[in-house]
Order: sequence, then C-alpha cells, then structure tokens
Amino acid sequence: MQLIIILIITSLLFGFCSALKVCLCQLSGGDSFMIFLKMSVPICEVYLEQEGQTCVANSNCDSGLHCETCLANGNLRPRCTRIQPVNPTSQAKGLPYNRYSWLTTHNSFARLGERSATGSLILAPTNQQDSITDQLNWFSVLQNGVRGLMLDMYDFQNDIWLCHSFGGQCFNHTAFQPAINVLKEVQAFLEANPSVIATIIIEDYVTSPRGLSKVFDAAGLRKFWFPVSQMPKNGGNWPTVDDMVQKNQRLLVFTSKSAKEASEGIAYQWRYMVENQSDGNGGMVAGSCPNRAESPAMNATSRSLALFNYFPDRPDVTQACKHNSAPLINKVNTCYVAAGNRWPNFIAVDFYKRSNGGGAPEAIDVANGHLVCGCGNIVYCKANMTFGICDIPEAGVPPAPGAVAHDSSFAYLDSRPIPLQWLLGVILVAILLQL
Ligand SMILES: *[C@@H]1O[C@H](CO)[C@@H](O)[C@H](O)[C@H]1NC(C)=O
Ligand SMILES: *[C@@H]1O[C@H](CO)[C@@H](O)[C@H](O)[C@H]1NC(C)=O
Ligand SMILES: *[C@@H]1O[C@H](CO)[C@@H](O)[C@H](O)[C@H]1NC(C)=O
Ligand SMILES: CC(=O)N[C@H]1CO[C@H](CO)[C@@H](O)[C@@H]1O
Repeated sequence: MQLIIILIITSLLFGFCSALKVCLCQLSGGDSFMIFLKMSVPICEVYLEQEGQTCVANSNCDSGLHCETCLANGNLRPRCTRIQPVNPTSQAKGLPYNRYSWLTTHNSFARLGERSATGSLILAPTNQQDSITDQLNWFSVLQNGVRGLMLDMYDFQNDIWLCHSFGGQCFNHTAFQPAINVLKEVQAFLEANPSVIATIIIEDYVTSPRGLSKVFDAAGLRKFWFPVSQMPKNGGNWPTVDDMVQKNQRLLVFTSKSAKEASEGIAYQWRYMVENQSDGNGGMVAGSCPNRAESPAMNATSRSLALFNYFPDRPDVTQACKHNSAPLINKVNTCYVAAGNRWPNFIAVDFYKRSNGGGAPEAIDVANGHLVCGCGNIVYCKANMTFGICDIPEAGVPPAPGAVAHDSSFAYLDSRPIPLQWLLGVILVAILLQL
C-alpha cells in the first residue's frame, strides 16, 4: 500500500509516467495492479519523456536524451534534451565517407572536474562534461554517437599526453592523462562495433621521433588504420563506408603537422579538410564563417571534408546549452554558404550534451539530411533514398530549430500532451479506489 501512495504522490508531482518508471524499478509480482502498470508502459513510451519535456532524472527521458536545465536560455525546469544524433549509416548505407556528417567533440579529453593523472589540479580550461562514470568511460561518449575526437597531444613525462597547454609544452597542471588510455578505449570500441568508423583529429605538439606512431601502435589501433595513400588528394570522393568497414580501415587520423604525412603516414589535416576557426570567438560571430589560419579557404573544392567548429575561446559550461542550440544551426547554415554550398562532415562543439533541445545532435541530423538525401533532416530521408525526395511530416512543415528530430514521430509534437497524462492519472486513481 505504501508503494501505491508513493505512486500517487509522485504522479501528482512529476506525472504518471515518470512515477511509473520509478515504481516499476521497485516492484515485482503479478497482481492486477502490476498488470495495469505494465500495460501502461507502451502508452507512456509513446507519449511521454520526449525531447523538450520536463523531467526529474535522466531515467525519465527516452533513449538518446538526458535531463538538464539551460539557465542561459532561461529554461529553469529540467527538460529532456538530445545527446545522440541519428546514426546516418543506419538510414543510408554505402555512400562515400564524405557524404555523412559526424558529431565531434572539441578537446574531447578536457573533462569538467577531471584531475590530472599526475595528481595535480587541472588549471587548464575544460571543454566537455560527462558523468563521473562517463569520464572514465570513453565507450559511452562513442556510444552516444560521437565519431570525431579532437585531441591535443604533447610530449610529456617520456610519453604522449593529452594536454591543454601553451607554448607547445605540457605541465602537470595542464596535463589530463596519457593518450594511450583514451586510444585504448577507442580501440575497444572499434573492436566491439565492427561497422563503426571513427576519426581522430590531433592538434599535434609531439616532437619525439615517431611519438604518435608509437602510441597508436601501443594502443592496438594500427589494424584499423586508413592509409594515407588511399585518401582522395584533389577533393574527390572518399571510399564508401561499406568499403571502409569491409577492409576494416575504420580509423582516420589527422595531424596538424604536415611533415608527418611523409615521415609517419599520418594524414596532414588540411590537405584533406577545410576548417573554419573559432579562435578569439571570431568563429562564433553570427553570419560569418572564417577559415582557420592553417586551412585552405572554406570554399576550396580541392578538399573533400569540411569541419565546422563551434565553440568560444573560453569554454563555458553554463553558456554551452545556449550556444549549441539555435545559434549552432544558424552557424551551420552560414558555413554552408561560406564553404561553397557544402554541408559539414564534422561539427565540433564543447559540451556536446548541453543544449536547449536538439543541440549538436540535431545539427548533425540536419547536415546528414542534406548530405545523404537532400532533405532538411536525416529523419526525412525516404527508404528508397531518391535524392531530394523527402518524407516531411505534418504537411511539409520542418521542425523549428531546437525542436525535435527523434525516432518517434510523436517527438515532432512541440508540447507534451498533458491532458492525456492527467487522464491516465485520474483513471489510475479511480482503479486504485476500487481495489
Ligand atoms: C609532476 O607530477 C609528477 C608525478 O606525476 C611529480 O613527480 C612531479 O614532481 C610533478 N612536477 C611538478 C613540477 O610539480
Ligand atoms: C571562394 O570565395 C572567395 C570569396 O570569399 C571567392 O573570391 C572565390 O572565388 C571562391 N572560390 C571558389 C572556388 O568558389
Ligand atoms: C521512391 O519513392 C518515391 C515515393 O515513395 C517514389 O515516387 C519513387 O518512384 C521511388 N523511387 C524508386 C526508384 O523506387
Ligand atoms: C577566407 C576567409 O574566410 N578568411 C578568414 C579567416 O579567418 C579570419 C579570422 O579568423 C578572418 O579574418 C578571415 O576573413
């Protein structure tokens, strides 16, 4: 009986389905009450806990979502926001690698609240946020659909470290951890997920002889290496993702040091990619899309990959949810024009989980829609994939920026169907009174 009271109270406070989720975790048995609860689950799964709806914990939200506030946008109540893009290769197999867009984390290693593996406090800025478990678990970042990792690598303590430093030198208080730790997790993920392709983009301060090669070899990543010799040199198409998967060439590594392409077979990033810059917040000014100094012009057609960075000079976890919402989508559109009508293959952000709704995962879905099928969102691609033939719900109205793009078509509803939820609550109470 206590549980029933708890259920009613939680229902009133948080909504019937949230309460149901809480109670189902605690109950077992086969009485009629249980059966009623279990029958309610499918209804809840369809109608509740979608993007933009209020929540109390991550477990209240549908898969691919988590529960957060965005104070910077005045959104004080925690809501379910996206943390995963739609996997584009699940919608469209067999296109060239440069016909997809991948969620990329800027300074993926620089986690909020992390201590240096040297034992020192970290005094460098941090760019990513994850739960304590996730901090130790790169698996979960990759499981959320992040496929691009931007890593700063330095020589440090006779090893290669992930470091956020200055002057090309790493110090105890700017050193995060030895690169091998993260690379081993990438290795384990590629091993466990044989159809996944990952890209590592290195800001390279390593000067020790073959330092990078050694650490990638030690992590067991050589077997996944995509050879530089097969990368398109003049803006041509990459091999198809199917081809890359079949040959097990599923790891792309780019360095910022041009000489290493000849000496170590590590691709020089800007021979294959254009990249705009966010330095000094210049890259975040709305309506402009400057290229990074080292990069060819954004519209250079001799490079077949485009990386759009969107992060401020000083990472800011409190503002990131605002930055990663409508301004990010606007930036993607601006950069599309600046890049010579080209959608990004990588969108790199700080705090990839933070947004006011769809965030960076939605920006990826938008880019993938255009790249894969010529539609405004990957979820509009039709099964037969005729380019430009789209399956747009609700009489051709595209979703508002920040609103939705989830698997279930119910996610396209902007507001939750509150009356239904209360109706269920009332029915439940009525049934309980009969018991
Ligand atoms: C840096 O950390 C190492 C331990 O990893 C320690 O031995 C060394 O003394 C530290 N250096 C400074 C300058 O604090
Ligand atoms: C690239 O853009 C610049 C202006 O920003 C323009 O002068 C140039 O012609 C463009 N190049 C191509 C290949 O479109
Ligand atoms: C693809 O689907 C559209 C709409 O369902 C249809 O008009 C078109 O003929 C189909 N194309 C092919 C090649 O099946
Ligand atoms: C061609 C181009 O877009 N150049 C831009 C490169 O980035 C700087 C600022 O980072 C801009 O001032 C340039 O216009």
